[in-house]
Amino acid sequence: KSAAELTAEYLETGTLEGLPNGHFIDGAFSRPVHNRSMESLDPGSAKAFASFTAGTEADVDDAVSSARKAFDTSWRDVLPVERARILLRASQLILENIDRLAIVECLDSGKPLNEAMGDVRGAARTFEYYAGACDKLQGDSFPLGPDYLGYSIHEPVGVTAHIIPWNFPISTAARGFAPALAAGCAVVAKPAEQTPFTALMLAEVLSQAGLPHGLCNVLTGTGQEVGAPLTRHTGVDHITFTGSVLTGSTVMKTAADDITRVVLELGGKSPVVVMKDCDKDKTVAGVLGAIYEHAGQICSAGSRLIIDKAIHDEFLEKLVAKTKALSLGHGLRDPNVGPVNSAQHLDKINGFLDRAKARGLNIVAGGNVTVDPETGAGWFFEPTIVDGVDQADELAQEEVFGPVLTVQVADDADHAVALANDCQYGLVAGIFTRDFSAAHQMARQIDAGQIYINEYFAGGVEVPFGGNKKSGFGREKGIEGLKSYCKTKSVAAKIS
Ligand code: TXE
Repeated sequence: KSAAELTAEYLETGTLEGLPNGHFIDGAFSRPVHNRSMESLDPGSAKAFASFTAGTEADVDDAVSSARKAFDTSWRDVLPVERARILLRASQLILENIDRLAIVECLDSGKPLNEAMGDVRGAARTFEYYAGACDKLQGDSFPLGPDYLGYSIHEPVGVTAHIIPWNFPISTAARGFAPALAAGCAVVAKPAEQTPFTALMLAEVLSQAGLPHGLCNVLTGTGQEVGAPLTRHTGVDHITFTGSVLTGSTVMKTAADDITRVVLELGGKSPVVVMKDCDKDKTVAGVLGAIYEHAGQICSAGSRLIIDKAIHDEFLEKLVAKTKALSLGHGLRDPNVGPVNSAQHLDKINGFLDRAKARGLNIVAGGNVTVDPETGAGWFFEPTIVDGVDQADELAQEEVFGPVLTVQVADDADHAVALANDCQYGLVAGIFTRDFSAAHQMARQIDAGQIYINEYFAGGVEVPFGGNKKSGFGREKGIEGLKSYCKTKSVAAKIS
């Protein structure tokens, strides 16, 4: 069915036919050991639209042993080019199913349909990219002299666990599954309980693409009942966790018990530095995208505008006018800004603004909870700008994870860098200027895992992504992301 037909079906029935039912274990949808379910809510209407399985530790055991068996028996010795063909077919199947995947993503996460379409296209691209890398995982040779032969090979780490958050369900699943499978690992994943469906659909697509049974397993349920047992399971060799700092820290402690490898992609409070010589109109558009895409619920959202004092008034006037003109609405209607993911999350965002109001901060746009103007329902927060925020204020330091931008003034480039770095996080940073050498000097000085110059969110799956400081460690995407799922074995032989 097309996106239009699926939208009509949803608007008529309040649900969609054929949503995945059960966990995906050993190549098929399976019943849980204990038959319990949870509801998935549509953030744009605040109504339940489907139910899904609430798993338990017993299901985790099933999935991990299925992955282990598949890893030991069928996958690690498959020719790399055959792995590549399966991943490439998966990429094509994702694109063939783009309408359905995007509509489900839109309903589960709340994001505008065109953003969900972009995420699905990105997922397909991720599989295409790592398909191309399967047969290029080369090792090194070492110069040990004429009497020895030294070389290294990259072996798969084994069974990999993937804990996925609710803001980018299909993208985060794809950027974990594709490199793990390309490296020869077997996957067990747990999507967030708010957004369970597209990871399940991705596992089904992989199976249709010819992935042997047991190599991609997806379990649904809560962090406590499924996520925690998965991360402490002794059959898991590697954990990729994307989520909050608090849970990431718990996962890291658990991983330490069994010396399990871990990659942590945590929160951010990313600065967007705007210098006086920037192209003003393009920069306004860039800043809007940086903070309002997916209603600011992006770990790499540009949530701190650090602006050259010479252009503060003129720039802010334009930015506020554009912010106030943004349309809000249900994701299926493709507004500029969709809802936030849950009632609890809306409360969290509103708490930051309530406290900001109590401290007398200067809110120059938005600042309030609202609803879908067409239906009067849903969990929405107005696109918000708070000017003149003190560097020590919680609004400049803590991750709000909503459509809330703070504004601070910098005297010059050095001051801008100092403000940018004075933060516990270090995920990404944006720089807007026409002075390229200044931009690259700042790129060197800012402590972040990724720097965007003159286009926020520039780059794709080719570019390694991950954080410094409390934003975590390890990198996903790129060849570095692939190497996370490999362990290097070196061989040294006396040959004379
Ligand atoms: O995160 P959690 P939440 C930030 C953002 C947000 C805050 C809280 O600021 O407001 O975190 O969000 C699973 N063992 N980010 O509560 O708890 C959980 O089921 C193993 C930034 O949703 O970290 C889900 O699948 N897993 C972020 C995933 O962890 C556990 C994206 C994330 O949930 C677990 C999301 C446990 N003990 C939130 N407890 C980003 N980096 O993009 C929970 N989970």
